[in-house]
Amino acid sequence: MADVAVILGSASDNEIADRVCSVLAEHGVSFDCKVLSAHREPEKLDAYLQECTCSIYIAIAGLSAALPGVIASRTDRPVIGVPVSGTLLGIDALLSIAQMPRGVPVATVGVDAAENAALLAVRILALAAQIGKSSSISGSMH
Ligand code: AIR
Repeated sequence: MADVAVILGSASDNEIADRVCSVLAEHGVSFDCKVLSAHREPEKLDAYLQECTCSIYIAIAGLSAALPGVIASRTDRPVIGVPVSGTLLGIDALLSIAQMPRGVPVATVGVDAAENAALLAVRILALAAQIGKSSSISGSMH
């Protein structure tokens, strides 16, 4: 399975997803990219999350962007949310992603900030690899 699962709320978010995937590829990080809306196809999203063995999720969504939070409620792996502009300058999506309830952490990057989401994932993976090699810390990162 891929290191990073990139999930888009709609095919209309493709331009952002393409930029995320290009940066991941530049850094030699493997990824799986899927369109799965938290609102429109919750069962399909759930089924994918149950199967997914990735280390990090990048969730891209606009409007009332529930996707990153829903993913974070279903996994203990890091979730990075990318708010997409389109309406209200993307402030609607930004607040939807940033204002998670306690216990449901999502790392939020700027509106349409595809590259930063990918670079943050690269840094988390590098840190995990470093910790994995350290003798003082043992156990799974998941
Ligand atoms: N969206 C899709 N399902 C739930 C949400 N919030 C988002 C998509 C996209 C926007 O709604 O992530 O940014 C518009 O989607 P569409 O399919 O109508 O173009």
